[in-house]
Amino acid sequence: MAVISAQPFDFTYDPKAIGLVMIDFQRDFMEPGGFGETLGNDVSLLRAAIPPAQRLLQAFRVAGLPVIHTRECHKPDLSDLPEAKRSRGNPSLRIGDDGPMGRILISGQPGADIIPELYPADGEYVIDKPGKGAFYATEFSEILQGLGLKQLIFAGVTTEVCVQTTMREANDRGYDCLLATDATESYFPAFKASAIQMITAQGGIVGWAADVDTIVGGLDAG
Ligand code: C5J
Repeated sequence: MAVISAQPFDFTYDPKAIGLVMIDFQRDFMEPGGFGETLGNDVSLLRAAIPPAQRLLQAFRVAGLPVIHTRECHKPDLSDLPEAKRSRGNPSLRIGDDGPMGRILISGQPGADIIPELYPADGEYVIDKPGKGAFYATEFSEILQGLGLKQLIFAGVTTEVCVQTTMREANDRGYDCLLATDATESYFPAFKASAIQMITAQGGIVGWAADVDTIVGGLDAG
């Protein structure tokens, strides 16, 4: 077993059973004109996560370790979009509407794709998910089991929505989950800080947290 120094205590992992999960680094959340902005958010706040996420991704690629990317998006016919999700709030454009990057959060549209800076490489997994969590109505669980993974490192946006939801789902399924604190961002800095506290409180009730340099150092040593 190998060790990454983390909060609330060391994260112990099996180098043959660790994978990276990159949550929803999509143009619709990260770039102007997408879903995030239609909800009234300042999408520029998320961009701080890109350079650390690039370093983390590169470390996994160099080590030959599995990488799974997720995209929150829906089928073009909206058959997997609950009316409650489509009609909620008062966005300037709703899911499925035509926007400057194609139809908002629709599979296959430019906006739903992953930003060029973190684009999946050949051989990496890409999961389209209709919910906030990556396990709901997807093949995520089967992919993790097929790869024999037991420990997961998480990066992505937004911290307290899709990242935290997926970490909670993974934790309930028996995975040890470590959040890369500078490779995740929120439109609400206070929510990001609170999410990290919620994850690591009570002896790591949901999981662990560490910054990318520490994680990469731990991977190199492992
Ligand atoms: C949101 C996500 N924030 N990927 N989705 O609606 O966190």
